[in-house]
Amino acid sequence: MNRRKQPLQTASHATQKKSRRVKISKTLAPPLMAHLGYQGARHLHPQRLPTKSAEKTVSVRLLDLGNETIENLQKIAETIKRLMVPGLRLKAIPENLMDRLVLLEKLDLSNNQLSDGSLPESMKRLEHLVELNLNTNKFTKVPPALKKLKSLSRLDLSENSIDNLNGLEKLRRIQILVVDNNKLSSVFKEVCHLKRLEILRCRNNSIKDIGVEIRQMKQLRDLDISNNKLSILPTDVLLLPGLETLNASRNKITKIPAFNIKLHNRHWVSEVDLSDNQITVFPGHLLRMTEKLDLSSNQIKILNMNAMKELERNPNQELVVDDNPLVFPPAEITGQNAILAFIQEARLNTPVYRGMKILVIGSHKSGKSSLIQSMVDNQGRLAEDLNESVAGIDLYDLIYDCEMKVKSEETGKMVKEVRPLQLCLWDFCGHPYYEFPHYLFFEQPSVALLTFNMKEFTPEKFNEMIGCWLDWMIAKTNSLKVVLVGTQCDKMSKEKIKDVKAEVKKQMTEFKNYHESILNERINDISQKSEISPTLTERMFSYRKLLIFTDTFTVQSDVIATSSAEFIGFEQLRKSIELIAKDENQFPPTPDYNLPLVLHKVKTFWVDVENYLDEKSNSMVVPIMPWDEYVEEVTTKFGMKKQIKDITQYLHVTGKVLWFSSAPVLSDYVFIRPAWLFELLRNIYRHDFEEKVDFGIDDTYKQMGFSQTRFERNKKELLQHGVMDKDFLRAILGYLIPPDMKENFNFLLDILLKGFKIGYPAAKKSKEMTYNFSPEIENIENVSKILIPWLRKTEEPEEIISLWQDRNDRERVAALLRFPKYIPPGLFELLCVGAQKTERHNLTFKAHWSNGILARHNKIDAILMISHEFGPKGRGACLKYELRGDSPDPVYYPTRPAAMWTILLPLLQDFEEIIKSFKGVLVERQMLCKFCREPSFLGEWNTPKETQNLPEKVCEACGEKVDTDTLVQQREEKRDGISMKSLFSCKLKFLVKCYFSVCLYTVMIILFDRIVLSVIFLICNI
Ligand SMILES: Nc1nc2c(ncn2[C@@H]2O[C@H](COP(=O)(O)OP(=O)(O)OP(=O)(O)O)[C@@H](O)[C@H]2O)c(=O)[nH]1
Ligand SMILES: [Mg+2]
Repeated sequence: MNRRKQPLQTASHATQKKSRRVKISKTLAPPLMAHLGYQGARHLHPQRLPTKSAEKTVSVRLLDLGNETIENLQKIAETIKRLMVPGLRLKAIPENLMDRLVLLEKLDLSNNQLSDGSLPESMKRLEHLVELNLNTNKFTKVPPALKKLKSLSRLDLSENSIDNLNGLEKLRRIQILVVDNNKLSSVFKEVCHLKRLEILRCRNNSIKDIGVEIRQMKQLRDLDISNNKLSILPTDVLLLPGLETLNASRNKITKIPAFNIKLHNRHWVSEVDLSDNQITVFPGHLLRMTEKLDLSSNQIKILNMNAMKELERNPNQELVVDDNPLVFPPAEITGQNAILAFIQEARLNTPVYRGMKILVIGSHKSGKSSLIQSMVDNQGRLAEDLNESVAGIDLYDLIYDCEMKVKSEETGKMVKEVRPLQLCLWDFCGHPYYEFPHYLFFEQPSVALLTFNMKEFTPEKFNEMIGCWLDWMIAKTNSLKVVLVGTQCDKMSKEKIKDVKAEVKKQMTEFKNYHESILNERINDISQKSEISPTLTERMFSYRKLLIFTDTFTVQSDVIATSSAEFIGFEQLRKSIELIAKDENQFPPTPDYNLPLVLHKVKTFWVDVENYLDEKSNSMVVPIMPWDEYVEEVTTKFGMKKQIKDITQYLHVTGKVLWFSSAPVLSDYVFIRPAWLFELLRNIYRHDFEEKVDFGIDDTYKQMGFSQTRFERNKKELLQHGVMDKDFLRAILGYLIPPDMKENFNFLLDILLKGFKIGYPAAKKSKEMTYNFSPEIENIENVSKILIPWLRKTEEPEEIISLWQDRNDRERVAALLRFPKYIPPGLFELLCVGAQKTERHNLTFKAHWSNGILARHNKIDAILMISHEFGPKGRGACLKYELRGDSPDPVYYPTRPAAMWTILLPLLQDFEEIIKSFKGVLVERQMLCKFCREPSFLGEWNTPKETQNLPEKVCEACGEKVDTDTLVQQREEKRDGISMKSLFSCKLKFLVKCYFSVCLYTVMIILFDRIVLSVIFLICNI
């Protein structure tokens, strides 16, 4: 008989089974001991043990635990896989019950009266036990016998009186854990080590909080923590990468913290139940990650209009807000569709006022994220509560209701009105690593909150905590509104807070004076000169322009002391922000763009464009639009071509899109989802790359065919050499741009290389030792590796040092760019990327190390070194461009300075182009004396006329006369692309010189001969 077929309810089998059952009960009539199941059977059958059947018994449900039953059970024990002993009011389990159950996989002891110590020692032998049900018993702690059950993956301990879960740590295979209806006040600390846990149910306990440990539970997909005592739902829960359903209903949750929902699709949670809590603020951000969000029976009054847009986009999403004291939309409007219709209507009739973006900047771990989250949540929040990223830039929205006086349209009188001030907060990670990448996004006009940790502050640390950040901001823009925010004031006394405030105020004045004195000193030096050349006049003018900084750069030097732990100082901070927003002089219209003032009405049609782009950005894989395409699309839809630049600028200054209108290349694109771009750059530049980028975490590497070895090799290459393999980058960005969308990726890579100038193509074959920094690449598809200078931290190679020294006595031309106060981070790196452009500079890079490059010109015999050095005590810095002749025959064919100028000038012009966007930077241009090598001459490449007229100049440092062709490009050499011609003319001049020398020599010899002969003739005559 085929036993497998037994459970099938065919007529014959059914009769067979029936007759067997009847036979047992009627003829033997002993009490039933068990229900048995046979291999392949679907149902258990009442049996008196042992069975004579040849079938293999795999499931047994015992109906009593008498000695006879146990003895009988042991006879068939070796085949049993499932043993059920529920509901027998057992107070203890006999020691010998489990003696021979070597194959047991599932054990059900539920509904008994088992208590601590009532599980037998023999349980330890159940090596194959996968599932154990101890629900509805009297345990007060986790039975120690469980510790040895190494295969256990499903454990039900619900309906006991357990008050802690100590002892579960060793059960590393647990996937499902049910501990509902116990007396637990904490769960996560004990279970966080259970890395395989997928389902955790702990409803009806007394759990008060969920600790940060939950972050470790990466596999958790179903969490039921309903009916506990939670007052805050940490973001960590919602950001669990595997989470699918969350039930946190019937708690005391008052607020769902604000956090940034990553675009990563693993944060899409199918169901979140937050019903029956005390939530007052609508957690609209959750709509970006949940398919069904239940917020019924809470205290929500207003549904945020903007957040509700998510629902309009995705009709499959469900939001339940029944039983809330809603005023907007009014309570009588019920049902998702009616609510959405109401909100859409309201949106059309509600005026929109211009908001502003606020950049929050300050040292690493000074408390920026905590500050922002406290502002957004309007209650104290510390960043440790959260699991959000600690890298890059994060965006948050916040609306303040601002009371202001406005002219009534009807009466013309001034009346009070409350307008919503929409703020877009940019949270910059303060790690020094981001000084450069974040610079891309720092521009004027800006409001910046500069945070510093008050507790850590000492007078000596002013520069490190505040000064250097002010320098960072000033360098990029001298039109700024900075609010100084001291954080963590809960950790200090009131007196100490007062002292810090006074000290910062004092040092702020000194900082400003120092800034002014540097400039005044230079202005005085020039004005004391007997003769002021046009170059010096121009220089004085630029110094004066930088001095105006005092008018445009406003720092509220009265520090606002805050504590995100105790929610102190936030009212004052809010007032400061509102004051800036209301001040009509702060963001006046510019000649270039006609924008409404902050808190003033925005044209409806602009808002329509904003909504349209917002929606569009969500449907684009790469939310970047080429400018022409963008103009075409928007104007076709909305008309008003003349206003397109104003609209785009408005969207840019309010943080809705990014449009770098004055940057070459980048101005050709509109980035319609800033968060996407930040996310992208965060993946390329991240200070915690080594730790966070892991082969195991992300499947993309495997999907793209990466082996672990290749992954490690590419990772090492990036960390050690700053070289990013293109496929590695594709994998890293895989969740933003699916790896199969190669075209989109190449489009983006092009923008990254040419627009953001993150690096330049490099190449290396597997057997080569060094990189080729100038691979001939015309098509972006052929790029295989990218050297990212900001990440390259290698030393200057030995052979380069000796090569450079070998050319020490050659002809040279050297320019110096001195930054007496501050060098913009990343400037050197940008120049390197620019110098690599073959069609413009014709250079082959020989080496590139952390603070220098060495390159050789492809046609002129010269080598170039660009080096970067910081000034003494870290203040200021300089960049040096030095060219040295590299002719194989320097005696007869020296490389003349004029030829070197044809290499140098375009590089310096590149620098001038870049420095234009650093409006607040003080930079001095100088040329080095070829004798003493001191920067004793003005760098006049922008205004060369005066020097071109002179044959030579005296070095003020060494007194030597220096040919002016080493100081400025001579007139005839000025045109671009004359390198060959100049080279040819050099050589021609040399030949002509030789020719004349030979002629002169011949004439002299002839003359000499004649004179000698005449003298002899004369003597002979005498
Ligand atoms: N006691 C106290 N701790 C704070 C306060 N603000 C921040 N912290 C703590 O300071 C640490 C850093 O806070 P974050 O908010 O992450 O600092 P951050 O400036 O955003 O740091 P980065 O983004 O890495 O530059 C965390 O451990 C916070 O819990 C505060 O006001 N009081
Ligand atoms: Mg932060």
